Amino acid sequence: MAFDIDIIKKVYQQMPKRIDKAREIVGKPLTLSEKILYNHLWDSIPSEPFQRGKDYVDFAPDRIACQDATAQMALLQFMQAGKKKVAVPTTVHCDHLIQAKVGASKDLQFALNNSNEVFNFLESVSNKYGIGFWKPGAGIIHQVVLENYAFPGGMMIGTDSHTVNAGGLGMVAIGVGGADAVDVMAGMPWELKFPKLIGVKLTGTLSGWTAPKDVILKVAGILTAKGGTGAIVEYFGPGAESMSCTGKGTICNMGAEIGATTSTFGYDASMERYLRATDRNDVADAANEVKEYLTADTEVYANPEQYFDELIEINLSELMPHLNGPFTPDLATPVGTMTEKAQSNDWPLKVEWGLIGSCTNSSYEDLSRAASIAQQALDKGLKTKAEFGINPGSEQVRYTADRDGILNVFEKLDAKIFTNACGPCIGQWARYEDPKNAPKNSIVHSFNRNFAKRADGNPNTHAFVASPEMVAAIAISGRLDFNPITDTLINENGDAVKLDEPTGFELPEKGFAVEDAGYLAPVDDGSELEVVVAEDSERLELLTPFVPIGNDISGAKLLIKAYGKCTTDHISMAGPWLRYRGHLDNISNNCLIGAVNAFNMKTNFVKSQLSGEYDAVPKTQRAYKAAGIYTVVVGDHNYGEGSSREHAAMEPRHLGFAAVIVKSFARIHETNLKKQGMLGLTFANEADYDLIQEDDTFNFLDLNEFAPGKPLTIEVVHADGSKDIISVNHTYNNSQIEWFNEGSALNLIKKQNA
Ligand code: MIC
Ligand code: SF4
Repeated sequence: MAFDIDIIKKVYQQMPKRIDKAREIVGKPLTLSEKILYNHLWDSIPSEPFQRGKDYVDFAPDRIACQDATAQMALLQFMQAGKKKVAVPTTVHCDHLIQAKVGASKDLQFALNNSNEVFNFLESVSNKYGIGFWKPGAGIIHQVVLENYAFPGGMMIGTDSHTVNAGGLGMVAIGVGGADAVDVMAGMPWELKFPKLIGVKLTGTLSGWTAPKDVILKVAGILTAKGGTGAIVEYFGPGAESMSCTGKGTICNMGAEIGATTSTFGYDASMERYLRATDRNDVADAANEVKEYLTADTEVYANPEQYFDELIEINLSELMPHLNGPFTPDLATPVGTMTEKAQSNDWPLKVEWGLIGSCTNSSYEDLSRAASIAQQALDKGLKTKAEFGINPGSEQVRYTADRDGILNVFEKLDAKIFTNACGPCIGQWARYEDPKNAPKNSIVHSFNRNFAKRADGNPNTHAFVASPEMVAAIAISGRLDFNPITDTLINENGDAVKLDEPTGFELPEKGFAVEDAGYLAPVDDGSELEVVVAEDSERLELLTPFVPIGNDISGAKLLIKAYGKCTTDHISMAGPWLRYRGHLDNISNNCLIGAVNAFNMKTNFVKSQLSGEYDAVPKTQRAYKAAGIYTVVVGDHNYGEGSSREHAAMEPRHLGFAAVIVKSFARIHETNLKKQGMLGLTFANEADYDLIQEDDTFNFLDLNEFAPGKPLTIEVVHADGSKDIISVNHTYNNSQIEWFNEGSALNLIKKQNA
């Protein structure tokens, strides 16, 4: 039986009436995305349709999921909101704080010892406020959500950008910063700009070496890392129906890498099979009763160009396996064309590690397909030339794969089985003693992100993203340009052998099994429970409210002009810094240390206008703060790409920045800045980025007239006294301006509650 089945039934019950009404006001057949969005409006269906990409809309998500690294800040904020219990079902999942080093049981024990304080904090806050708690080792948030909570036609938010994974079960699932989650936990609506819609029609069928991963690797190549910004990607067509539910999850998961708000698929037989296999007949039966509301109207998929803002068509029968990377997930290379590309770019062709797992590709099907390749290596007398590591997605997947002999196949090939957790995907990989000075090398993995330093902290690691079956093949061959479709390998007898196409099981033939899934339900009434945070803790710190920045910003200094890609990993690195996710002052010491200074192309080396000296970004910034001087950060396109971590906004706010001015923002990061009461602005004229010089001072001329839709004017004073007047745009609506005026969204909630 499913968790919270009553809520799911309620969503289905109100669906026909609300969606029929929505169709009336929109005046034409509806996409699946619109159906889910309209069915989850906070208010009743309006008399006019919303304008995509323009109107801010209040939604009522059905549930919330948080992972350990972001939950700390989210729950520290929620504790300030003055509520007794969360208003909608919420879960916390312990997965990010577990290092991968020697193997599952030792690594898990190390994490339990090492992060005990944080796990205890999360467990006790969860218990107090009615939140379901998934213990360390239970699995990666998005696999656990897919297995237990996701349901067709539902809407959820999660404090992790890959919350979108649940689109594989036909949800609209969206990654948000903790402050957004706090709104919903506190019983308030959740606000989102009504998204645009991108349709992806999948024809043909996957076969041979091509996997669902290749669909999204291809889409990433087409749309690029910011091409999905502000949009929901809706997949449909015969190719979609022929794919497994977890395969759909993989495609939706990596939609985060094109900046998409989320991605989704219409309810179909694969989803029904998955629901039944994961012990949720009740959800499948309920969904079957409202089937036509859980997918788009027929006319939409028949004539998609009339209903989507943008349309892409991919023929799966012609799709090739891809390798995307290095350093960005949208640099797509079809297998078979790698040699030349790698040589001309000087990417190491020798591969040192192949890693399978992460929230993206750690389903039973993924492991079984990769194992079919590993088994061939054993049968054909091959060994892995690269090292090989596996992170199962959940305890249920791990237990079942172990029972069915899948893990044993990997082990026979000397693979390391790591804990069911994020591990190497988020810099929790103890690969080197001194990562900063580690050698240049290539790795392949089935994760979703491959930004510099992300996996192992080594700036010289070239990480490439591929399907689990390709990762297995490359780990065996040890070469980045290995093409299993055409190439042979020499085995231990000196014979040339070829790998056959992968095979696998969509779902375990004997069903899923697990002994202890790792779930702890909260007590019914936790109001008497106390949550203690030690005063001298270096890992947890209660929050103090931010003081409003105010309308008079003058004399603000440039802290850094960031050059090129500046993701949340550059702004607030994960890996070793995950340690301080619950301690705002301590984690602020990583603020922007990965961003490249446009004036000297170095990281963490900026000029202080106070002393004229160059020093680390956080140190320089703390000196400005001590002197009572505001600062400004300038950046390029898609600033804040990647994670949902609000630390990337809270640190600048805590350290005393006033504004971030960039060419364009990634959605979650822009909202996070607003929520924390900062200014997130974009150059009205992109070329003005080039006007900004190292010793610049910023005077905001008309912030006292801050209003929706009205650009702001800034006087930029250069070192020689010359000035430029620039215009900047913003997307603040009235309530978001209120957050700025109050100092943060949380300050406003507290004021309203009082
Ligand atoms: C990631 O994949 O970057 C993370 C780590 O899961 C983040 C969340 C975080 O920074 O804690 C995400 O994707 O939102
Ligand atoms: Fe964890 Fe990696 Fe997935 Fe983020 S992308 S949730 S770090 S497995």
